[in-house]
Amino acid sequence: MYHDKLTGFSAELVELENQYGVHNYFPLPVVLTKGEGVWVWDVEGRKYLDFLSAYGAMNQGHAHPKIVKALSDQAGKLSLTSRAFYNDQLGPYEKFMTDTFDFDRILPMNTGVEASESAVKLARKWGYEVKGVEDNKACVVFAAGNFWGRSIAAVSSSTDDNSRMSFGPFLPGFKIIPYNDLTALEQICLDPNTVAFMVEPIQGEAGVVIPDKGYLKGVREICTRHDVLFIADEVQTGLGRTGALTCSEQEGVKPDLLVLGKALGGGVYPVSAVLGKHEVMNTLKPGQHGSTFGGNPLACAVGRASIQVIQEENLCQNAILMGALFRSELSKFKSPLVKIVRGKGLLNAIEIVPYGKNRTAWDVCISMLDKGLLAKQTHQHIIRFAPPLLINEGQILEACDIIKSAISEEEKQID
Ligand code: IF1
Repeated sequence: MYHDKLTGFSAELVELENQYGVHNYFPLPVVLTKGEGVWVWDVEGRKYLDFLSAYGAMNQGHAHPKIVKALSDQAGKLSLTSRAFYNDQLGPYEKFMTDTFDFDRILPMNTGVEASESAVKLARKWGYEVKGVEDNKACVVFAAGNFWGRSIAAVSSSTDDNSRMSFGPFLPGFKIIPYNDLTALEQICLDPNTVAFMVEPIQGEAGVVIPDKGYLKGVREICTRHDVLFIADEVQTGLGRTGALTCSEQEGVKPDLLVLGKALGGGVYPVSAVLGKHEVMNTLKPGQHGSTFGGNPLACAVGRASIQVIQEENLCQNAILMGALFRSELSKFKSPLVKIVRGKGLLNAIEIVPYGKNRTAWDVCISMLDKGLLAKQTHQHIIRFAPPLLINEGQILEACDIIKSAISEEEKQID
C-alpha cells in the first residue's frame, strides 16, 4: 500500500523481492545501498539516520573501519577450517572473551537463535548430569513475551501467535511464566525438574519492556536457592546497548549462562556465543554439539574487534549519556499521540496511543522515513529507537526534531 510511493530503481528492486523472495517481512519502503556510522543511504542517494541498527546488531555503526579491516584481513588469510582442526584465532579469542566477561568457558556459535538454543541444550544436559533430574523430565522456563528467534525450539517457547501459527507440534519441556513476576518464578522453581530460567533483562521484541528495579537480583537469588540456572539472553541488550557490556552487570547480577549475538559480529558477520562456568560448560563432550561455522577464524577476528571497538571508543558510556539526552528531549515534548517514552541507554521506545482511522506506529515510521530517520514499529503502537552507539549529541537532537515533527504531523489525523 505504501510501496506504490516508490519509483525508479527502488521500485524495480522491491519488485524483484516481491516476485522472487518469500514474503516473510513487510519492510518500510526504502531500499538501502550504503552505510557509514549512524547514516545509511538509499539507492536514490537520500540519507537517513539509522535508528534500528539492524535490531541492535550495528552497535559500532555501519562500516566501522577497524571491524571492516579485521574482516578483510582475516578473510584474505584464513576464513574457515571447521572444528575438525585447530586454528590460530579461536584460542586467543576464547581467552579474550572469557577474560572480558569473567566466565570460565565460551561456546562459539553464529546466530542468536543458535546460541540461545545451545544454552537450552546446556541447561538440559546440566540438569541430567549435575542436578540429577530424571531422564527426559527437564523443564526450562521462559517469560511470556520472550523472543529468541524462529527455530522450532524458539517458537515452542513463544507466546506470540503469529510466530507459532501452523508450526506445531511444539517441543515439550518448556514452561511459561509472566515476565517481571518473581512469585511465579519461585513457584515454578519448587519443581525439582526445573533446570533453567531463560530471560531477557529488557524484553526487546515485546516492545522494550523494562522490569521492576531489583527483578534480575530477585531472579538470581531464586535461581541460586533452588539450584536452577539463570540464563540471560543478552542478544539484544548486551554489548553496550543499555550502557554496559551486559545489562545484567548493570543490575549487579551475574547469570549462570550469558547469551550474546548481534553486535558481537559488528554488523558484518554473524557471531554469537554462550558463556558459562565449568560446572555447566564441561557437560558438553566431543561430538555432542557443534556447527560448521561456529568458532571460525573470521568470526573470531571480527568478534574480538567488535568488542575492542566498544571498549576503545567508550560506547557504553556514550550510550548512557546519549540515551539520557534522547529520553529527556522527548519527555519534554507533549503530544496527545505519545503515551510514554521509555528505555535504558540507547534501547528506547515510544508508545503511541491508537489514533485516527486505524492509524498505527507504522504511519509514524513512514512520516519519519520521509524526514530522514529510519525506525520500525513493534506490535501496533510501539516504535523502537536504537541507533548505533557512536551517535553524538548533534545527531540525537536532529533525530528528536524529526521524531517530534513526524508525530506533530500525525496529530492532524486524530479524529
Ligand atoms: C527477526 C524483533 C529484535 C533477540 C533476542 C535472540 C534473538 C533475537 C533477545 C535471535 C533476535 C530479532 C530477529 C529479527 C527481529 C529481531 C527483533 F523484532 F523480533 F524484536 F531484535 F528485537 N534473542 N531478534 O532479539 O537472534 O537468530 O536473529 O540472530 O526478524 O527475527 P538471531
